[in-house]
Amino acid sequence: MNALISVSDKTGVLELARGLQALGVSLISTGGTARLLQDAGLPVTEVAEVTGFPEMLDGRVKTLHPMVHGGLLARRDVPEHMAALRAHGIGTIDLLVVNLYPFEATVAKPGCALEDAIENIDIGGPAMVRSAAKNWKDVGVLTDASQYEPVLAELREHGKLSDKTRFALSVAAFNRISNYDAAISDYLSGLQEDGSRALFPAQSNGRFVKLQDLRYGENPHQQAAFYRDLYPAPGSLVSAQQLQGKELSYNNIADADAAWECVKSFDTPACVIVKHANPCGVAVGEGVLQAYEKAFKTDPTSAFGGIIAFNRALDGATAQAVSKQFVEVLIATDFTPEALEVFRAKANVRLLRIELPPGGATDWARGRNAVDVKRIGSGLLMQTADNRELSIDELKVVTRLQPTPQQLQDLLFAWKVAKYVKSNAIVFCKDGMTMGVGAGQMSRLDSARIASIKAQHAGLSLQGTAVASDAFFPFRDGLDVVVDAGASCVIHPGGSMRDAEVIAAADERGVAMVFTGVRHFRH
Ligand code: 93A
Repeated sequence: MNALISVSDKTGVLELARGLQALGVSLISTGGTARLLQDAGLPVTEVAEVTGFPEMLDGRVKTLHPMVHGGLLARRDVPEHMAALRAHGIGTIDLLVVNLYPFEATVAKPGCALEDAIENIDIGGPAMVRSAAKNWKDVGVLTDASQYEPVLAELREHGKLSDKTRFALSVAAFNRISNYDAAISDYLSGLQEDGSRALFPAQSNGRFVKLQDLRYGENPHQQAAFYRDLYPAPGSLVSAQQLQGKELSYNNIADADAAWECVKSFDTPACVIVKHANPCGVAVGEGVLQAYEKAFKTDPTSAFGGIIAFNRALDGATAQAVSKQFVEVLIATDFTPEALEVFRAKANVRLLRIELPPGGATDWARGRNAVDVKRIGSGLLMQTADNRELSIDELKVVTRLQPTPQQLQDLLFAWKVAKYVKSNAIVFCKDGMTMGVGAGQMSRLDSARIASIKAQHAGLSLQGTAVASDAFFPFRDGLDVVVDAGASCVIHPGGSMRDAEVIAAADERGVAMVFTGVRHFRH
């Protein structure tokens, strides 16, 4: 058996080569790889010896030769193929180990020059990988170091690789080549004249990896699966570890994402309860228990069967409190042994552990994946993620009345929550907790009314609350509804043609109002 090894990233390749040699496999290798193996005392034939050609053009042409591709592509079950190999003195290559020039890592470096990127486009490597992967019935192809150990183990046990293994390796190889080419295409089609890269390239090559099939989609008659980005941002839902519970459903995942994105935007201990993609309770507290109790109080009816997320570890006492309600999914950065014990008896509850992204709450969205995608009929809408953080000095008090420091805190909390509520969003808050959430209405007025009705149903008084509106009040009527309900201060973007009318109304009603100059539509 002959193996050709040609790797840029040499991690683990010595161990693999030693293992292959011990099994009697002959090793062929390209320049740098060959030297590494020779230095370790392994017998290696240089590929230049096989092709009868020196590696040339700064290594651009090393393996692009019939002596290599013939050995990879010949069908062992076709006599004419084997006769052709014999006629030309070509030996078969039965195992190919390749990883490619590091194109992705090169262009990820800030200020990468075009020439650098181009030099890191591997040509010979992908060509060999494709040849071997096409001929998977006879050739095994390894394109990732994680495959070395299991392949060695199978060779040790059976002396050859099974059809199943070779096919799986071939699929993985074509996936790798496709991702590699997509990275090149993304990079080049996003290149601008000044050398910088456009956020939205002329062609976009979405690359996603399936995490799991789902039992069904949003509804039982829809089929569904769950994919993650090829390179997910740290601290995203896709990196969650499920510790127990039933399989996640499509709606569970969508709601869990909404809850997690919201809760991780807080620096202090926070709890977010989500139902049908909207927060129905958000609170910060001294600790997670207090945050949960406050969040739950907002709307106990809706919280039933909700998705609950914490930006801290869940302890035993909080787990006790949460376990009294019906919960579908519980997300936390960790679970203490006591918390796990509480849920052991409730085997259906899905527990997800997710680490907060490094850099903390405010830094999370500046990562690679800061592009939002919305699917429409045969197309995509792309935008940068809505990760606009408001600083206190951006606020403009427009009324005669100034908000008190406490009111200002409540206003900022309400504003933060409103960003995660579907438009039109009206959010009443007090003392670091939501008191009434109106979501997803076509009229802002109705969202305001609904928020107030929900507070009433929950037995909460909206007297003295702070209220946030995700977009400006086009008329004074919306403001009147929230003030009638009890609000004493209001935060919204401002910028309506009738700002003057709305400001006059706020002055007339004796409430403080601040403009943010920023809008947070969410659809
Ligand atoms: O420059 S290439 O596109 N031309 C080739 O013929 C070729 N053959 C293998 N790059 C080529 N390779 C790549 O060289 C492999 O994909 C691997 O990444 C690298 C290994 O080179 P070395 O063994 O010299 O370190």
